[in-house]
Amino acid sequence: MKIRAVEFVKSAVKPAHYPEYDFPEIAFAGRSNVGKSSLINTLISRRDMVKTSSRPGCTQLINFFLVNGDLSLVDLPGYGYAKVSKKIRAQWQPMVETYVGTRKNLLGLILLMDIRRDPGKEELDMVRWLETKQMPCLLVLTKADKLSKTKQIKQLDAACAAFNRDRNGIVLFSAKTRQGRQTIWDEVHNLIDWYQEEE
Ligand SMILES: Nc1nc2c(ncn2[C@@H]2O[C@H](COP(=O)(O)OP(=O)(O)OP(=O)(O)O)[C@@H](O)[C@H]2O)c(=O)[nH]1
Ligand SMILES: [Mg+2]
Repeated sequence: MKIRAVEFVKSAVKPAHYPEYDFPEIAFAGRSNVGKSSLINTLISRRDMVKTSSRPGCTQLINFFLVNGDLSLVDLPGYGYAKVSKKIRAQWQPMVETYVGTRKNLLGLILLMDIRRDPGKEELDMVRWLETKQMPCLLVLTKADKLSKTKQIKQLDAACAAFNRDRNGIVLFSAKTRQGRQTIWDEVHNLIDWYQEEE
């Protein structure tokens, strides 16, 4: 996809603050430091449109970005980082649940997991919860560049078993090598096509 323009729209905590547009929207979720902001930068081919940091807990609000004036990408704050204060952690779950539960133009989530970790309870719970909401969820194993090809496939198969998906249902990704970028765009376009057919 040709990226002509990307604008940061706003940060939000609650529905009253979300942008009022109803462009198709895709949100990126996952543990702190897993690489959500980096993945969005890779998708839009911008080095630092979205702020990234080696320090976990960088993104703490829901950040909305508009691509080419008609596609909304949402960077969600990460979960599971103990050093973020208790108050922030207590805010996280209702913030994300409210967002997923109320956002009418949300087409699907992209859930990122570090390829070096086995899927945890948070991820399994999140996927199950999204299934009950009939919200599509693409699974992505990030930082694939940290492992050899053989180990990548081993982790892919472990994730497939944990989530009961086949290899096509989980994407190997690296912000460093851009591996998987096109596959993620293809999946995003599938969701958009499906949304436009529904209208
Ligand atoms: N090697 C490698 N490093 C990555 C990759 N993606 C992200 N990183 C690094 O991981 C760290 C965290 O990346 P972010 O994109 O800020 O992660 P995040 O999920 O947005 O983190 P929070 O906003 O804290 O939830 C940074 O130091 C990135 O440079 C990747 O694919 N490969
Ligand atoms: Mg971030």
